[in-house]
Amino acid sequence: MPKNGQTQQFNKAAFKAAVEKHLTTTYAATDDTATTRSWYLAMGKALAEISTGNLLATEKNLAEQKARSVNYLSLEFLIGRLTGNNLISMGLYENVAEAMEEMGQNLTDLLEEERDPALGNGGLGRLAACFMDSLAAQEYPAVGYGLHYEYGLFRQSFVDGRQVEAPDAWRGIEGYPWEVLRPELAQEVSLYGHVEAYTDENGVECRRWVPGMTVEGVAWDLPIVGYDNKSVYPLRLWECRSNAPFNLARFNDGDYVGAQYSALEAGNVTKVLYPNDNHDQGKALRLMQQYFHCACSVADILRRHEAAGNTIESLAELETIQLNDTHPTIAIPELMRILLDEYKLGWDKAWEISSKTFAYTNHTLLPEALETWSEALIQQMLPRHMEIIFEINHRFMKLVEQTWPGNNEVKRKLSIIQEGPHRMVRMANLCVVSTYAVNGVAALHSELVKRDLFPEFNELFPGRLTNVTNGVTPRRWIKYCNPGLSALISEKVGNDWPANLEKIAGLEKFADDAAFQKRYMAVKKENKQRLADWVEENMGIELDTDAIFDIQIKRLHEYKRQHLNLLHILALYHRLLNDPTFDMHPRVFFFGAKAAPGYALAKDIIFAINKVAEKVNNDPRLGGKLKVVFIPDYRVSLAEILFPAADVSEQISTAGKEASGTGNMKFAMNGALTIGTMDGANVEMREEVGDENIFIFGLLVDEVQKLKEEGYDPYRYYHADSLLRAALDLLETDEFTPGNPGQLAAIRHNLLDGGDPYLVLADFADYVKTHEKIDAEYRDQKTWARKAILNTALMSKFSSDRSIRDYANNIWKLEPVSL
Ligand code: GP0
Repeated sequence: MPKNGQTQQFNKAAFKAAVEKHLTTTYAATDDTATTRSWYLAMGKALAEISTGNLLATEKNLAEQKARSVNYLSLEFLIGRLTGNNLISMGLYENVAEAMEEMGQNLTDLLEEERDPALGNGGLGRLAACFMDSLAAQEYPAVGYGLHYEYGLFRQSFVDGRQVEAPDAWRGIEGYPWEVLRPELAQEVSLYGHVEAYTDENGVECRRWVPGMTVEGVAWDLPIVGYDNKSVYPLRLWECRSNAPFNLARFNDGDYVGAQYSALEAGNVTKVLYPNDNHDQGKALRLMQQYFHCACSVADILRRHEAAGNTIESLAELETIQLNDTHPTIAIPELMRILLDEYKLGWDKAWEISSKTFAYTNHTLLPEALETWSEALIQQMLPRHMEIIFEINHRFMKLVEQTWPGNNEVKRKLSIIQEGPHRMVRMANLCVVSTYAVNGVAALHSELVKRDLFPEFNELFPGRLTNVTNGVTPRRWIKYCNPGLSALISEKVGNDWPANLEKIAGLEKFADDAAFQKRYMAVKKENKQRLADWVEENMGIELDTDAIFDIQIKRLHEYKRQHLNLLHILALYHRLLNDPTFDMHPRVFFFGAKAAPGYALAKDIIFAINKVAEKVNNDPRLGGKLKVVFIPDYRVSLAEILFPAADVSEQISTAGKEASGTGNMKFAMNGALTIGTMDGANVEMREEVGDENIFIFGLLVDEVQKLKEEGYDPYRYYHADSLLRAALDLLETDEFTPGNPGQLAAIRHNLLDGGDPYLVLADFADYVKTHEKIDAEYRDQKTWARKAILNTALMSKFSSDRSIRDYANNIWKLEPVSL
C-alpha cells in the first residue's frame, strides 16, 4: 500500500498565495511582467517552503531519536533537475499542475525552465544522486555532503564538429529556488602553516597545527524528498568564502582593496567542478577542494553528534561515513587530527573510532584514475595530516612485516607512501587500511578488486573487501521519465512498484500477450517520437521512428569504446555503398558524450562521429537507412528523453574496464535490448534476463588479459578482416572531411600503431556479427516486443533501493526511521 505522502498537507489556496508572494517579493514581478521563468522560480520557492519545513522536522526527529545515520561524502552529486521529480515524490504533481493552471501557467512549460544542476561528471556523481533518492525513499537516516560549485560540468557545443566548452552557471542570476542557505552551520577551515609541539596543562607532550590561513565554509541544503513519505534529507553543499577581513595585516596597513584580493582567492576553491571522469589530474586546487569538503563535512557530523547529546566515544555507533571513491579520503586524517589534537584521545582510541566510522567505495581499476597526491603538496597544504598519514603507514608497515617478514617487495607494493624521486600518497591504499569496509560496484568488478587490485589486502583484512552492485532510482528513471510505460506497468501490477520494484516482475506473464505487446510497443513508439521531435527542433535532422534507435550515451572514454561503435557505422556505410546484396533495417545511431577538455583522443572521436554524421545524414545513396545523431550537451534532462526512446543500448566497454555502468540498467528498465560485453553489471543483467534476451559479444576478462600477455597485434586483425580494413581506411580519406584527408586519422593511428590499448579491433568482428543478429531479430516485432517486456520485467535487482538495502544491512547496519 502506498504510504501517506505529503499530499494531505497541500492547501491549494495557500500554495497559490505563496507563489504570488514569491513572484512579487522574491522575484519582483507582477502578473503582467512575469515571464515563464519567473513563474517557474516562484513555484519552486513555494514548493521549497514545504520541503524545507519537512527537512527541519526530519532533522529534529532524528536527533531526538538518536538514530544511527550514514553520511555520504562525495565530490559529485549529479542530481539533475529537482522540480518535476520532487513533485512526484511529494505526491503533488497533479495538485500543483492544477494550481498553476488556475494561474494561467502550464506546468510542463514551467518545468522546462529549470537548468540541470550538473554537479557531477558521470556515473559516479549520478550514482550518488540515485543513492540519496533511495535513502530518503526508504527512510534510512542520511546526510549527503558535497560541494556547492559555482559552475557545474561545462556546457558542450559543437563548432564545425569539434567540442567547445562553456561555463555552466547552473544557478542563473536569481539563485536556485530549491536551495536554502544554512548560515548557522558555517565552518572555519584551516590551510597551510606548520605543526608545533607543546606541553599541555597536564604535562603531556602534544602536537598541534598552526594554520597559515583560514577560509569559511557556508552550507547550502538541497532537499532530498522521500518518495511517498514525509522525510526530507539534506544534500549539504559547502561553498567556500573568505572570512573577511581576510588579510589583517594588509587591511590594517590601509590597503583596503588589496585586502579583498584574498576574498577573490577563497571564492576560487568552490568555483568549478573538475571535468575529469576516471582520470586523476593532481592539481593543487583540487586537493584544496577535497580538504575543504572533508573539513566542513567532518566538523558538521561532529556538531550534529554533540548537539544530540552524544559523547565522542560513541561516534562510530551513531555515525558512519561512506567515501564515494577516494576523493574524500582526506576526511580520515582529518577525523584523526580532531580526535588526537582537539579531543586529546590517545592514538589507539582515536584509531578505533575512526576506522569503525569510515567505509570506502571503489569505482574503478583504471590505473590513471587511482588517485595519488604528492607528499610535498600535502605537507605544504596540510602538514599535520601528512604527519598522521605517516603514522598510519608506519603502524601498517609493522603489520605487513609481521605477516610477511623481510618481504620488502610486498611492503613497497602495499605502502600508503609510494617511493620514488617524488614520493606520492596512494589514496586507495590509505582507504583500505583505514576503513571497516571496502566495496566494489558490481560482482565482477568486486572480484577484480580482490583478485587484481588488492589481493594482499584481502589476505590481511579478510572480509573487509565486499560487493554492492549499483542500482538506479526507478522514480526518476521510469516513473518520471517514462509516463507512458509507468501507466502501463501500474495497470498490470498496481501502482506501488516505484517504491517496490520487485513488483514489476508481474509483467513477465504478459510478455507473450499480443495485446500487451502492442501497447508496450506503442509506448516505445511515442517515446521515439518525443526524441525525434527534440532532434528535429534542436538539430534540424529528420528521423524515421520505424528505424532502430541505437543509443550510446556516457562520458567519452577510450575504454567505453565509442570508436568501436563508429567503426561499425563505417562498416555499414561501406557495405551499403559497395555490396549490392547487403540489406539492413533502417537505423539511427545516437551518441551523447562529453570529453574531458584535456583528453585529445576523446575529442578526436567526437569530431570524427560528427563528421561522419554530416556526410551520412545527407547522402542520398544510403536511402535513409543510416543516420547518425550526436546530441550536444548530453546531461540528465536529455538522458530522460533518450533512455525511454531506445531500442538498442550500447554497453561495449573492454571487459574488465567498466566497473559497473548504470546507464545499462536505465536502458533495460525502459525496454531497450543491450548489446554488451561481459563487463561490469552487464554480467548480472544477463543473469537476470537470460542469455536469449541480451546480445553479449566480445572477449572475456581473462581472454583480454591473456591476449595482452601473449602480445596483442592489432595489425593481425586489420590484415585478416577486409570489412575492418575498409572501415579503418575510410578514416584516412577525405570522405567525411572533403578536401582535408587525414583529419580523422588520429583514431586509426591509435588503433594500429598505438597498439589499440582497449582491443577495439579484437572485438570488432564479433560486434558486427552481433549487430547483424539484432537487425534480423528486430524485423520480428513480436519476438522483439517479448524481449523488451522481459527486460523491463526482470530488472528489479537494479533498483538503487536494493543497493541501499545492501549497504544498510551488510555495511552500515542502519535501520529506517520514519517521520
Ligand atoms: C568511476 F573512477 N566512475 C570512476 C570515476 O572517476 N568516475 C566515474 O563515473 C564510474 C564508473 O566508470 C562506472 O562504471 C560506475 O558505474 C560508476 O562510477 C558508479 O559506480 C560508470 O557507470
